[in-house]
Amino acid sequence: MTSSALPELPASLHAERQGEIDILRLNRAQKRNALNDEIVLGLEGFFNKLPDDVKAIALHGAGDHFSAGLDLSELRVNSVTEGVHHSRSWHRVFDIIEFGRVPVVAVMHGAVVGGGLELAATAHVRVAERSTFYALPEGIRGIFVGGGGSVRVPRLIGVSRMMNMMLTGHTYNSEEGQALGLSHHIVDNGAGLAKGIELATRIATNAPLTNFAVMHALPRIAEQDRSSGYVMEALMAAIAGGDEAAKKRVTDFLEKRAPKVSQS
Ligand code: 1HE
Repeated sequence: MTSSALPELPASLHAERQGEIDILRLNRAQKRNALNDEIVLGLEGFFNKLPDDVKAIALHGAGDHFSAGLDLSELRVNSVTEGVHHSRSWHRVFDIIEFGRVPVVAVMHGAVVGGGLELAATAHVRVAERSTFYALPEGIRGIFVGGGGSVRVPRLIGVSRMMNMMLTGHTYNSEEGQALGLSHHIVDNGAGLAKGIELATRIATNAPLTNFAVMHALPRIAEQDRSSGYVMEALMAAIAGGDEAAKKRVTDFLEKRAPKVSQS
């Protein structure tokens, strides 16, 4: 149980409560929201201490870019051993985001590169403003992805496209990213945060067990063999359907108190 006060954050992160959601901002515009240890550990503290009454997060970046990726000034000081542990610390934190308690909507604009794309890939829903572009400049920097990118990005766009991005420096613009699945929603410049808040607010109204099933069961089922997947799906469906929240929602529909499905 966590109290409803927001956790203390470093200056490079800013959070603001709006109803049942938190709006979390990467707040280091002067460095294009490059991700240093302060931000990454700040994200860990934020997600670990999320108050129980926060039901979804909208994550965005200050300034002209979502994130320029790893703060390269930190890379310079790493030995090989420190590099391994540094990468593992990103894995730990990014897993807390992807497999946490509440869904995250990432609102992207400008550069979504390197570790910035790795961070965006942890989110459950991604909104892109038209200014968004995606790159993996690790190739030209002589390094490799270290924030779970080789695990998450191929699940979005395939190994082959990621190879091309890393080997040739190829970038995708917002329209291409939308077609490939890097974003789910594309909006005009300046409209991203409002869209992200709208989506997070809607997600916050879902039954908590549905959100749990979608975040935790669905991706694992998709990675299982069929027969194990069917069993896990049956268990999850029965657990979610047996919850009071589901019963109430179905009764509300049958008694004409719930909205119908409508085209978005
Ligand atoms: C940085 C970083 C950074 C900006 N680390 N300081 N990421 C990259 O290889 C991307 C590097 N950044 C860029 O290519 C550009 O900065 C952008 C295309 C993102 C934005 O360009 P622009 O013209 O708006 O900004 P700028 O003038 O390049 O940068 C402003 C300041 O931010 C400047 O510092 P200043 O002290 O001269 O003002 C930049 O040095 C600084 N800055 N990006 C450190 N990334 C876990 S493994 C993940 C591996 C990776 O993420 S590799 C990819 C790293």
